[in-house]
Amino acid sequence: MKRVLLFILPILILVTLGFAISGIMQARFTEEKLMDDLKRKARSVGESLELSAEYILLNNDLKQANRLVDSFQKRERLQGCVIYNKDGQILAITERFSDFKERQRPYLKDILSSKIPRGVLEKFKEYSVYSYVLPVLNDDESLLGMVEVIYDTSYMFTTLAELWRKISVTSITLILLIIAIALLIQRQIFIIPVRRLTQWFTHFQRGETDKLRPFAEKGEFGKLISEVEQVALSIRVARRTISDEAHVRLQKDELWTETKLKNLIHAKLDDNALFVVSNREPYMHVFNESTGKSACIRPASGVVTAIHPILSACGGTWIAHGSGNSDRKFVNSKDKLGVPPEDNRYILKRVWLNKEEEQGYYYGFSNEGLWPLCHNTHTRPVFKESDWLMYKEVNQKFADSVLSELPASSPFIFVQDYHFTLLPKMIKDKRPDAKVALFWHIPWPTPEAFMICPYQNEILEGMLGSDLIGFHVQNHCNNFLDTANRLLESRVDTEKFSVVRSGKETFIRAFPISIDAHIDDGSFRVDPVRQVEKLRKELELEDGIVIAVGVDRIDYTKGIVERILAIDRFLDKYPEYKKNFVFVQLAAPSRTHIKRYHDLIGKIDELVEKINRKHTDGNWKPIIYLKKHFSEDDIQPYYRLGDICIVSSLHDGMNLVAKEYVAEKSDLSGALILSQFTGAARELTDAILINPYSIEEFADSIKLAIQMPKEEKQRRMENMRKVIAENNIFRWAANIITELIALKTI
Ligand code: ADQ
Repeated sequence: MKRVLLFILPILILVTLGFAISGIMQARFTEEKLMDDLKRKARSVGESLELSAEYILLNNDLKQANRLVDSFQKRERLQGCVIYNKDGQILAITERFSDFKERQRPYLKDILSSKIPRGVLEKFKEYSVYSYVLPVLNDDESLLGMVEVIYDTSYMFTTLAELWRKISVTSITLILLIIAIALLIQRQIFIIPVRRLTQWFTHFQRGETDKLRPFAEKGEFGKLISEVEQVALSIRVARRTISDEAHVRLQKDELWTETKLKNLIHAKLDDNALFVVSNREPYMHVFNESTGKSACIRPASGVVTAIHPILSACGGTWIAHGSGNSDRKFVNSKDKLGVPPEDNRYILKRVWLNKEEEQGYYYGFSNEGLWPLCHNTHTRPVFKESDWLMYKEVNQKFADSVLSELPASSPFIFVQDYHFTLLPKMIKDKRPDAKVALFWHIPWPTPEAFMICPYQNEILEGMLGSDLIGFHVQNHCNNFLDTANRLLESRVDTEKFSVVRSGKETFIRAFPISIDAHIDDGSFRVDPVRQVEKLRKELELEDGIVIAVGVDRIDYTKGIVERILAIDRFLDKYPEYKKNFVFVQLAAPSRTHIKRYHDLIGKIDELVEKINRKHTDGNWKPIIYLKKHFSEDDIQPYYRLGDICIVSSLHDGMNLVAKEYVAEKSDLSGALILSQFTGAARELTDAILINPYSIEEFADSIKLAIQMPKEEKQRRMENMRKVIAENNIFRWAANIITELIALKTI
């Protein structure tokens, strides 16, 4: 209330003063006008009486004089008339003014002597009157007497009082109106937002993050709220990190753990903030029409699988495309939110793209151009100038978004994948102090293959803005160095594994990506035995039947078609496995707006149906095709269920499904059939390696996996688990950060 008073008091004072001054002026003006009117009236009435008075005075006609003064008695308001002789004595006077006779009025003498008319304001009884005295002269200018007209002026005061009353009522009404409006405004612009902010903080304090709704305030208050939100978000994320700190120090683990990585990052990065940029966001909000609610899902993406545990451990900011149809509802005023939703560990900043941007940059240039260019699948890349221009624009948009977040002290920016080849240079141009690493999640082709890209130079230059570029395997590094050597004016240092261009050195290193394996730490996110049994029942799988699983995004690089053809061949070649073998394929549709992907989905549907029709026997069918997106927790039981996991990519940077399967096999059962064209095949040498193009060999490898002795399987699984346990995602991140910090760039 005090604040409102402070706000409206000056206004009220000004309004009151304004009204008082204008009131006084208006009253003065009215008073003068009324007085003038009165004087004019008195003068003209006096002058109109002059002739009659002359006649009366010449003839000393008292009768006529009394008639004249009596005529004033009947007039409205208080009016009167007096006729004087030349000695100033009253000859006749209007009855109501008869007391006037007694009054001493010395100025009458002056009029008699000067013969000049005069008007005077006088007091009569309780009235104020105006009298106008006019000398009556003969033709020879000699004085005959005087005539006086008297007017009551009190009506003037009544008029003025009425005027003041009106002014007062108007000003009081206005003041009340101002107070009411001020209270209303203060409620709208201050009380309500503050109340909401307080409520927001209450939820925040209680950790009820699901109840935190974004603010939509504008103006200065909006800015304040927005800043408060950012601080709150940072506190929330920092809280998580700090609360785990104590736990970290107690652990003496030889393996790389998230806690160890966190220690390393805190030690190496000091206060330098960590930023990750990727196209795919780790959490997307998707509106479910059947439930009428928005669900928060983890997209099926190798990049997300790999990077999420790192930021969960260390905190930081992840900047990505907000692609969920309900994403905008869950961000604060700076397009940020804390994730995971139930346990905020880092900040996700969503960048919005319109349909044209998404089409040109993501579907067009990235996925119809660069993706097939880098994968050896004999799929022709499509490069359109319009897509390239959009790709550049979107890279700039992300660069601006990143730059707006960077703190003053040298930040660490970790850019993901082929969607952002231009980003490193864009960032470095503006912030040379920032350390930029780019990780390339897909293969890098030979220079001959890369050369067909019309924008090869700009892409290479953009990438070489990084201090460090990481690939999964050494072969991809070599291909990149060859490409830079052949296509760019640059110096490639084959000893240091770096490229020097325009005085800037970029180091090229292999960092085989991995997963948050949870191997040997005894932690299970779901009860494995119960979940597997439940799944068996749901899928109506009989005991003793051999189960193979495949888990993929639907992509032509993943060799899903080849896999189905191989199963068909396997059943043709080894019919004894009919009714004793089932293949379960989990398939998440992806990039469905691209015709090739859309067609592929149709092709797989048809093929599954055809093969199932061909081999079905009673209730048994060889392929269970589950075409949908699964949550992480939902996928795990399938891995545990699978006696075999089939990964048959035609070309794959790494392939995390292979590693996820091995990580889930804590009982050392199971066999992994793995394409030799995956990055994972370099590490998981105990898998049954196949060439997915050779359907015959593929079919035989399924038989080999089934028939492999238990001990052999266990030995192989144990070896593979050791590789993954040692080279988990935390080691991967630690290696990149250590390398980047240690780099001495020119
Ligand atoms: P992708 O080609 O997306 O990534 P991949 O390594 O095959 O990656 O991993 C896919 C991820 O999606 C896995 O975590 C898997 O569990 C999940 N997934 C698969 N099917 C799913 C489904 N139906 N529902 C839900 N989730 C599903 C790119 C490169 C890879 C590289 C990764 C990481 O193409 O070569 O390994 O990045 O660098």
